[in-house]
Order: sequence, then C-alpha cells, then structure tokens
Amino acid sequence: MRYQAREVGVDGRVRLVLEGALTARDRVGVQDFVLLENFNSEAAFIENLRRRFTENLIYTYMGSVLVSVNPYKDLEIYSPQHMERYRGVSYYEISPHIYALSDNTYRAMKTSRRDQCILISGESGAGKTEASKKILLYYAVSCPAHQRMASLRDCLLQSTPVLEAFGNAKTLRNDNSSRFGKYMDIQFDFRGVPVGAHILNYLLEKSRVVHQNHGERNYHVFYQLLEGGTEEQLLHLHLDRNPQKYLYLVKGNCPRVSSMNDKNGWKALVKALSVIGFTEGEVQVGNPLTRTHLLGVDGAALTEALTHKKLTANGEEMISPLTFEQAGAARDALAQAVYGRTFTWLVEKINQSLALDGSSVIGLLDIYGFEVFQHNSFEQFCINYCSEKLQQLFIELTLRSEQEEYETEGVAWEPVQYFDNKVICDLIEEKHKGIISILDEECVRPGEACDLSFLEKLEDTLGGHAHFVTHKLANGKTRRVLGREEFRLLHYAGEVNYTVTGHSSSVTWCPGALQAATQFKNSLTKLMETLMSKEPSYVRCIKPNDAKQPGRFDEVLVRHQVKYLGLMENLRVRRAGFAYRRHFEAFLQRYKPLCPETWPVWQGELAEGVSTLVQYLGYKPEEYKMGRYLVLSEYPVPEEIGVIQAAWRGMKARRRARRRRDAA
Ligand code: AD9
Ligand code: MG
Repeated sequence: MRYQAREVGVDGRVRLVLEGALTARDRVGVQDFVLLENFNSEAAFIENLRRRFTENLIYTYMGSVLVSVNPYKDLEIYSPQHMERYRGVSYYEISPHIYALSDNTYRAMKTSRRDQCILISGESGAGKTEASKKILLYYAVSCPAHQRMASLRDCLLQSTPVLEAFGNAKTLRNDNSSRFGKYMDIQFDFRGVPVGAHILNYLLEKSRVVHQNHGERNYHVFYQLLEGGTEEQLLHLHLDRNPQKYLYLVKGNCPRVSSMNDKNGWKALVKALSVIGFTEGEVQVGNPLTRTHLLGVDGAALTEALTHKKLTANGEEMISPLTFEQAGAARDALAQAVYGRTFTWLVEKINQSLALDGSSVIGLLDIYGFEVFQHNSFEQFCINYCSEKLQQLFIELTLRSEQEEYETEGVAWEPVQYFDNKVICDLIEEKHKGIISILDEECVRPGEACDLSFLEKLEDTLGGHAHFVTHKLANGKTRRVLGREEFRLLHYAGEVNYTVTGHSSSVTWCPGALQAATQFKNSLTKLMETLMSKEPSYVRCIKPNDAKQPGRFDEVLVRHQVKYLGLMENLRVRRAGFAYRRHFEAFLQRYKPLCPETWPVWQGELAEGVSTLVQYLGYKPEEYKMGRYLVLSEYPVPEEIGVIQAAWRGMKARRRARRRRDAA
C-alpha cells in the first residue's frame, strides 16, 4: 500500500491519501505549492490560492515560506486552542498557519541557538500588520513565562494599540495603514522565556499631520481623543468634539471610518498607556498640537516666531513679516516636528518598559507596504524604496542562497531565472548618481534650491535608465500621461509617478527632504545588515481585492502580486531542487524506528544510515538526493504521521511493558 500524499482538512486534521483516491484536495487545493502537479503554471498557482481562499484557508506554504491572503473578515482560527494545536508540531502535520510559522521559528531559535527574524511583506492592505500582531500574540501567550514576566507580556501586547493610534491612519488603500516602519526584537532567555523587547521605528509620514488627501484621515489618535475623551479632558485641552472644525482634520473630508470605532480606540489607548506605565500627566500632554501653553512656550513669542523671519543684510539683522502662505508653512513645519518628536518619545517610553536583554532574539519586521496614489510625494518615494529593499533581501536570501545551497551540496539542478530588482535599488541609492544623492546635492546647493531644478538634474543624470521616465524623456510613448512636474519609477511592484512639487510646503522635496532621505537610506542599510545576520522566515501577504471586501478574489490583482513578489520563481527554485531537506543526523533520529537496520541505534556513517533508511522506505532513486550534509527529497516521508506515530507508540508500549515486567 502506498500513500500518495497527505492532506489536511478544514478541521485541521491530517488524512493520508491513498494513491488514486479522489480527494477533498480537488476542492481545497494543496496546502503546499510544492505539491502542485503543474508547478510551472501560474494559472494553477492562482487557482490553488483561490480554492483555498474560498474555503477560508488563507494560508498556504511554499516550503518554509508562508503565503497569506487577506480574508477581510474575522476567522475563528486564532484562539488559544489553535495556539495549543500548533505548539511543537512540524510544518507538514497540520494545516498551514501563522502560528505554525511562529512556533517553528521559536523552536529553531531554541535548538539552533541562532537569532531568527520573520520578514513580512506585501503591498499596503495585504495583512502585514495583522500577521505581525498574531505572531506577537503567539509568543506572548504560548511561550513559557515566569510570574514576574506577566507584566512584560502585557507591555508587549499593549505597545501595539499605542503605536497604531499615533502611527496608523486611514488611507485609500487601507483603513488602518501603518505610516511608519517597525522592527521589533523580542528577547528570549536561555530557557526560551520572553524577557524583553526593543522597537526600532522608521520614518513616520509626517506630512499627514497637516495634510490629508481626499478620503483619507489624519492619525487615528486625533479622532479617538475627540470621540472618546471625557468632557473634562477636552475642556482642559480647549478642544471641540467636532473634528470638522480643525484645519488639520478636515482636508480628507472623512472624519469617520466604518470599520473603526474611535471611542473604543480611545479606551484601548488609555488602558494601553497606563499598562505601559505612562503617568496621567504624560497621557494628557502626550496629545500634541494643542494650545501654546500645553507646549510649554509663551504664546506671544511663538506667534512672533511663526509670522516673522530674521534676515541678515550687510551685517545687520532685520526682522521682516512673512506672507500668509509662509506663516502657514512655518506653522505646519512646527506641527510636524512636534508630532514627530512625540512619536519618537512614545517609542522610547515603550522601549524603557520592555528593556531587558536575553540570550537569543526573534526579530519581527512589519513595514509599510508598496503603495500608489493619485499624487505620490517624497514620503511615498521612501515607502516604496523600503519595499524595494525588502524584496532585494528576499531575493538575496531565498532565490540566490537557495540555488547556492544546491551548489554547495553538489546537487545538480536547472538554474532558475528571476527578475533582480537590484537595478532599481541602485537607481535610488547609488552614491553620486542615485536619486537620493542627487536630491541631497540639490538641497545643499547655495541659493534657492528648487524642486524643478531637482527634476532637471534627475533627467540629466538618469536620462537613459530603463526604470526612470519623465515627461521629456517619455516622448509621449507612455500609457499614463506624465505631468511636467513628475518623474516615474518603474518599481518591481508597479509604476509610480512622483510629483516633485507639493500642494503645500510640507510635501515638497527640497529642502524638506534635506538629510531625511540619506538618513532613511542609512537606517535601512543598517536594518538589512541586522536582518542578514539572522535566520529568516517569510510571510508573503497578498491582497485579494481593492475594495477591502470579504469573499472577493480579484484574479488580475492577485496575479500581479504573485508576479512581482516572485512567487513562481520562488516555487521553481524549491521544485528544481528538493522541497524537503533535513540534516542526516536529524533525519536518522526521527525516522530510525521505521527500519529494523537503523533501530535502535545506527552504528555506521550517518550518510550510509540515511541511505539505508530511505531505500527501506521505498524511495525511488529520482525521488531523493544525498547532498554533503543534507538529504533532499521531493516530499516529506509520506508515512510520517501515521507510521511514525504508530512506531513511537509501539516503542513506548513496549517500554511500559518492560518496566511493568521489571517491577514485577
Ligand atoms: V500597510 O502597508 O500598513 O497599509 P498592511 O499592514 O499590510 O497594510 P493590515 O495588516 O493593516 O495591512 O490589514 C488591513 C486590514 O485587512 C486589517 O485592518 C483587517 O481588517 C484586514 N485583515 C488583514 N489580515 C487579516 C486576517 N488575518 N484576518 C482578518 C484581516 N482580517
Ligand atoms: Mg501595516
């Protein structure tokens, strides 16, 4: 008798499927793309995703990569019972889940003692932040903890509502869009108990504080405060409940979001702040952009500073009034600076409450996703640049390193071609001739730095680049019309037109971007180094539709993401080699009860033991390869679940019987 495959039902149970049997697989697809019969076909790949999505099976593996499709509805799959089900179980034994990935990463950290990281990617609204919250929840709830660690656990979990209130906002792509990047190190002690954490935040989108596009909102916290704050609090802050009364909240003309409850958001925020240890005074002043006395400055002095400028001419200082627009710009700049500092201060406070080093680390990266709007400014440029870097890291670590592993193991394979987005990363960040360098130079140029001269400089330097287009360079040959104040980048994930001039001074490139771009580039470089030093796991998030609706699977949209995420290439690399690989020792240890020659102890060479075992298990020669240290096969030992369990059960029963006999 021979099992063809195992499948995991909707109930999470494993069934062994007999050869030739018609299965539920036709309905729910395969749980690992590696098992797809037609693994070269993009249509089959998408059909598999669709089938599973329809059955509420939002997770699918591709080897050790977890692909996740946003269900846009709450699924009953994240309970403590589910956590329990995934604890200590291997990938293939139970239906794919974000908890399985969390648990495997945790165990890898414990057994290998190597730092791990989980990289979550996907475009805006694909489900990255939700995934990262589930992972955090899994570690907070299911890892062993000491009594005194209970407070750490609470701080860990409560950091999310605080950072989301101040750092997330409704955009056209996502009602709860992260407007900052977040990398969190979770520290574990040698027993695997979480003992501390540290958060690094990346470039908060500050222009949102003073300007929102139509249909978008400012940061959640403002609406939460107005909706949920007590009369007393609002009085103290001189605030009116109606958000439409505030210049900084009306621009998007969207005070309410149907999927959000601002009143509850406020309650959650206040609770979270107190758990983390903010004092009552801090909680109130923590809401910036109010009256001058709350900023702790003299009102008259501030007014003077915001409406006048100091000039030095012929060695003499002169004070001259600003125009209405200039004064507005000064006020906006101040508001953004205050908000930016408040955010940094919040992160510092949270870090203080979590500070404690452990012996190993799991890093969790949830960063803003690729986004395209009608108008894209400097901040979209940074966000999309970040997305490019993350894709580059993925390519580096999976497509490239995986192929190199076959080489090291001496296994023959057909090299897989893929699009390497390094060319776009270089276009943005290369020294002297990348966009960021040019921007920097333009911003420090004596005289009036201007957005349009920046654009001209870009044209001069990057004119011939395949991924860079402007109105002048396009010669009318492009699909979407380009304005005279725009340049277009052909990103790995799609085309984006960036406007170099802004609708207000807050969103222009020069000199507002001065240093910011270089700083951002440097912090990203550092982040990539941190991630490279750890063993990575991946969650690739896919957005099923643009309407934020449950049950809708837009094939065109999904196909586009499958393409640019490089999932087909990723699968080909997995399949070209062997999906399943284990070190000789681990393989022998696990499967030795299945073969009389290797049980209970194999005395000879490890490789020989493994060969003996696979041959005994009936593997055909083309179904496995012996590498230098690894045994690679197309599928895991099929009988793994049923037979191994039976074997171990038998062994335990025999041992019990022996003990009973000895006792007697
Ligand atoms: V952005 O780049 O920060 O704009 P994300 O982070 O990728 O984006 P997010 O996790 O915020 O997207 O998901 C968007 C919305 O989809 C959430 O607010 C939920 O309403 C919905 N979502 C995402 N994942 C899940 C899930 N596993 N279960 C239920 C989900 N709903
Ligand atoms: Mg997010």
